[in-house]
Amino acid sequence: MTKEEVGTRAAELRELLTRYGYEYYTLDNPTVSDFEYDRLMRELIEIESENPELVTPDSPTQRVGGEISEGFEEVSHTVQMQSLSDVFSKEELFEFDARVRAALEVQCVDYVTEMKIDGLSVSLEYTDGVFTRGSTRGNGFIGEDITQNLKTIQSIPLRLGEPLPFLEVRGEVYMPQKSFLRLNEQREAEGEPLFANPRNAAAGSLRQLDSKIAAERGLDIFVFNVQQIEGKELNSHRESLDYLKSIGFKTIPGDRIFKGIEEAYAEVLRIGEERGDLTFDIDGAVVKVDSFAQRELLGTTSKTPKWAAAYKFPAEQKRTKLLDIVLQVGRTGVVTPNAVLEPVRIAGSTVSRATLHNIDNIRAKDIRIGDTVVIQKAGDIIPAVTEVIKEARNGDEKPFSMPEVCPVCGAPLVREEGEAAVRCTNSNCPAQQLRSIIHFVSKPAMDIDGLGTSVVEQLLDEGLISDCADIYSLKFDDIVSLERFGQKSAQNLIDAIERSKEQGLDRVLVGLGIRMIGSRAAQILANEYENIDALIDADAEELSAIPEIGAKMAESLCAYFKQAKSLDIIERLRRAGVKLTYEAQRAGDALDGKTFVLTGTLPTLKRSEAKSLIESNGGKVSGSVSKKTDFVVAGEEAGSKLEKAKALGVSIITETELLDMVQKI
Ligand code: 0OX
Repeated sequence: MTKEEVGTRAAELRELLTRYGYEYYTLDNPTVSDFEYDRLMRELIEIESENPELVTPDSPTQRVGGEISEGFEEVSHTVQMQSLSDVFSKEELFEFDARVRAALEVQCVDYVTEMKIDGLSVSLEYTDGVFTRGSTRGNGFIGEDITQNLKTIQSIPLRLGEPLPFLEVRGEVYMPQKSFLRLNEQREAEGEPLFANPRNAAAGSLRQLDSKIAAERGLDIFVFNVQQIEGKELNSHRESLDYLKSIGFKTIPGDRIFKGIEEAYAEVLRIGEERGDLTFDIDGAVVKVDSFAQRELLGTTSKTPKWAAAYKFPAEQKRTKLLDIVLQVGRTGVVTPNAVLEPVRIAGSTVSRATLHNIDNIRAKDIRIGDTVVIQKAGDIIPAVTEVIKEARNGDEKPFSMPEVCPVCGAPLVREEGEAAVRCTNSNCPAQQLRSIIHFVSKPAMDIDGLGTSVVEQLLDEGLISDCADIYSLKFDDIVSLERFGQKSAQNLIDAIERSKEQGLDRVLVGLGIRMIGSRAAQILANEYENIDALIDADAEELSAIPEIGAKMAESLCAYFKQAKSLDIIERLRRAGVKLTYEAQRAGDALDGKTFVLTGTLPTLKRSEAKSLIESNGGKVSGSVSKKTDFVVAGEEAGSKLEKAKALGVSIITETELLDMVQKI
C-alpha cells in the first residue's frame, strides 16, 4: 500500500470502529461480532504503530488507556456545576411546584422526569466536535482533569456527529452492578479491600493515575445536561436531550415530559418501584422544568437551580431469609445479636449481615431463626431487620434467646437496670480486649497506622499485649516475628507507635473508650482540664456543669476513673511517655490575662464556642462576676450577672464586640 492508501485505510477503520463501538456501547445494539471488531482494531493499531503520524485524538485506539499521569491538573468550570436540591416527600415536591408556578405566574408547568443516577458528575468538553477535556465536578467551581480516564469510557464519543465549535456537557459516570460485582470478586481473590458500593468503586476508578486500570473497570456514563454550546440553539431540556442523543451521547433512559406536578409525581413513584430491576444504581428521581425560558426566569440559588428538584427515595427494603443469629462482643462488653442473612443486593451493595440491636428488639418483632425478614439500608448505614413476614412461616422457625454466658469467654452476661444491652462481665474477655485495643489505635484516637485487626489478634494470641498500654512496651523483635512482617514494616510500626505518644489528652480520652465519651466530649474535657490528673479529680457535679457535658457523661467518667484497672492503664501510659496533657490551640493572644463572664443567649455563638474562642485567644472564662472580671459578654435575657456587672462598673460588651476584639469580623 502507498502512504496515501494507508492513510485512507486508517480513516476507514476509525470510522468503522467508531460506528461499531457506538452501536455496541451506546445503543446496546451490536451489528458486528466481537471477533470482527477485534480484527479491525488490531489492524488499526498496527497501522498506527508503524505510522504514528496517522494517530488522531479521536481514534478508537486512544481508549485503551496506558498513559500514566503524575497527578490531576485543576480545571476551572466556566459554568458552575450545581447540585440538585433534595425533596423527601410528596408534600415537599408539591411545594417545589407551588414555588415554581408562583414565580412564573402560571397554572401549570411542563416537567421532565428522569432517574437520578448514583454516580459522579463530570464535565465533557468538545472543540470543533472533538473531545478535548473531561473533568470532575470537584466543588462545582474547580474540578480535576481526568481526560485520560474518561477516554476509556466507550460510550463517551471522541468525535461528535456534528462539528460544533464548542460544547460542554455534563453527565454522571457510574459503575454498572455487573462490573461492580466482578471487580469486588477479583479484589477478594487478590486480598484487596472491597469497595462498599458501585459509587465508591466508580470514584476510585476515575482517580486512577494509570488510565489502563480505569479502562478495565467497566465504567459507563449517562449525559444529562448542556452546560455551554456554540453553533446550535436549544430551547428546552427535552430538545437538548434529543439533540445530545442525535450527536452520539448516551442519555438517561426513560426521560418523559408531563403537564403539571401530579403526573410527574406519579412517574417519580413508578421510577421508585422499578429501581430494583435496573442494572445500575439510582438514588432518586429528578423533576426539571422543561422550558429554558422559564428556567431563566426562575434562576438559581448559590448552589442549586430553582427549576429542578431531586426526589430522594426512602431507604431501600428487600426480603431475605434469616439463616442464623450470632453474637458479637463489643469493646465495652455489650453483646449484640446480629442476623446472618441469605445474601441480597440492596442500596448498592450485597448484604449478608444485619444488626438486630438487642434482645428486646428481637422479642418485640418476634424474630426467629429461619424467618423471612425485611431488611433496610440507607446509604452507608448498617443494614437492619425492620420486619418479619409472619405469613411466610412454615413452623420450622426457631425462637432465639440470649445465652446466660459470654459466647467468647464464658463469663456470666448481665443486663443492667434500664438498659436494653446485655454485657459480658469479664473485663478481660478476649473479645473486649481486641475491640478496645482496635478502638485505641483507630484514626480518631491514637491513629497508629499498621495496627489492623489481624495484627492486634496476633499480638493478643502471642500474649504480647493484653490492653492498650501494653502497645508501648512492644519491641522491634516482638513485631518482626509476627506473620507478614519484615524488617521495614516492623520498624514502621514501631515508629508509628512512638509518634502516637504525642497525640495529646483529647485523643487519649477518645482511645480509652470511656462510655459516652466521643471525640467532641473528649475535646471539651481536654480543653477544660488540660491534664488527666485534674480530670480524674473532678466530681460528677463539676463535670456536668461543663457546657455540653451531660449528667450521664459525667457519671460515666467518674465510674471509669474509679476503677483500679483504668488508673493502672493511665499510669502505664504515663510511664511509657504518652502525653496526657493538652495545649489548647492558640488562635492569638489578644485576650491575654483578661477574665470574661458570659451571660444570656448570644446571637450566633453557643456558650461553649464563646468560651473556646476566649480561651484560644488567651483569655479566661469565669462563672461569676467580681471586681476582677474584665468583661461581661451579655446576650439576650441576661440576668443577675448583668445587674452585678453594672453595679460593680465592669465593662459590658456584646458578642460583636468580643468578635471584634479577636478580629473575627
Ligand atoms: C443525576 C443528575 C444529576 C443539572 C444542573 C443542576 C443539576 N445524578 O442523574 N444532576 C442533574 O441535574 C443537574 N440531573 C441528573 N439526572
